[in-house]
Amino acid sequence: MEAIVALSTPVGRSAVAVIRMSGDNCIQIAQKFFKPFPKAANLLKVGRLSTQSFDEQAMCVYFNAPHSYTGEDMVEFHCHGGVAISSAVIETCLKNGARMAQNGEFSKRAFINGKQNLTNAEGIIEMIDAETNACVRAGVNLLENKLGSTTVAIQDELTDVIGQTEVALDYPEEDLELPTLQQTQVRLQQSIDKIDKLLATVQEGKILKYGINVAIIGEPNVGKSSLLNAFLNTDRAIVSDIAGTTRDVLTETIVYKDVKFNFVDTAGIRETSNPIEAEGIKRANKAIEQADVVLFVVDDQYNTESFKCNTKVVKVFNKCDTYTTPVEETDSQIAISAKYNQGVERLKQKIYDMFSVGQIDLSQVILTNARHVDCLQKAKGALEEAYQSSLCDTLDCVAVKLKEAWDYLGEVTGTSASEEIINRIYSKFCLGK
Ligand SMILES: Nc1nc2c(ncn2[C@@H]2O[C@H](COP(=O)(O)OP(=O)(O)OP(=O)(O)O)[C@@H](O)[C@H]2O)c(=O)[nH]1
Ligand SMILES: [Mg+2]
Repeated sequence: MEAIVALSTPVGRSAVAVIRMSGDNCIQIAQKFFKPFPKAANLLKVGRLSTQSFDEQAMCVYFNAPHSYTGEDMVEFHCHGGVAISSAVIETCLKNGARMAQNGEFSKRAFINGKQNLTNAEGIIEMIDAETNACVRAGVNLLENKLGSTTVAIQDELTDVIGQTEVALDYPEEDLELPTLQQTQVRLQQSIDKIDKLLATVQEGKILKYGINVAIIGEPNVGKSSLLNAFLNTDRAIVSDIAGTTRDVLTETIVYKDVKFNFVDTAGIRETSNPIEAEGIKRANKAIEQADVVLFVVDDQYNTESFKCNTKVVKVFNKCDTYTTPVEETDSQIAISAKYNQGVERLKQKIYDMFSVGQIDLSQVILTNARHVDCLQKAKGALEEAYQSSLCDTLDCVAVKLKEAWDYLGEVTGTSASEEIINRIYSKFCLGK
């Protein structure tokens, strides 16, 4: 394929910038302006890189196909960092016959050349985008093909069943030793169970990737913004003793024990004729809808209200420094003082424990990617239909649905993914990857 070139390190000032070329004639292109060119593959060599405007002392390494990231011949230049130098090097590559790579084009070529499957590529994207170590590990699992090999194993199982069903359909009069319908049903159920086991990790995956959305809700002046500030350990939100201080929704994220907590401070909920405050309250209600847990803040030790919603709720008795008797604490109730930073750490731990984050087994496949979830759900749906058809003894329907399930599973790794899906995945990569 034609040679493509791109900067693989971030744009801007840096000690070193790496520029990569990949494609049939990239070595010949590089030889024109990097001298002395390395005598052998895989060796990083110092030399002189001549651009139109200046010569630069740089390093160069080349890789022979198929032993490279893309599976093609590849060349890398390690030159001094900075916009002007790397632009000049790229310009030189372009002048000598390469063309600018598109986002993710190196990785897409790796996919085309069988160097990686779609889940590997998505693992790389997840690792690059990860903000916590747990998320990096989920990405590493993808890169190491844990999900890929699980789905391929289920596909293999289905290939077997499909084969037997086809034989039974094609040669009904032959006296072949075929499995009974019950045996087929058992195997179908086993595959459904395996997919279910994967799908059971969706909630955990969502928490690993996006974190826990925590909405801070309550009447005006109970100390919601003070609590946000205490969580963040900064003076983020305006705090005052005037009821109705917060109008807008404030969102801030911290990482606690390697999990993101996305806090949302909201306007105090009350009856109001002020249209701005009313809009704030509307947004507070939206934050409740999107929350994984609601912190229902009150500031009166005798408050007996409970907050009704579809998510988990922790009732937070704030201003405990002013209480005359201690408030009883339970799994869903805690006493704190946001102003004097009492109990705030315990509240973080409580949130963490509510989602059993400490128990997530990162050595197992955890679904963190909506595309994988979608493929697996569709595969499961098709298998369930195949199972239903097998109950009615209609083998031809079973075969059709089994193939459908097989294709959906293939979309996970890319064996049966459409060009559009492949392009969408690789376009998420940054330039030069
Ligand atoms: N004694 C005491 N006062 C607190 C505590 N937390 C907050 N306050 C005070 O309560 C008042 C209201 O605090 P805010 O954090 O602005 O309350 P809010 O719930 O955000 O109020 P709105 O934005 O108006 O809805 C301020 O004067 C705070 O200093 C606390 O733990 N103890
Ligand atoms: Mg406030």
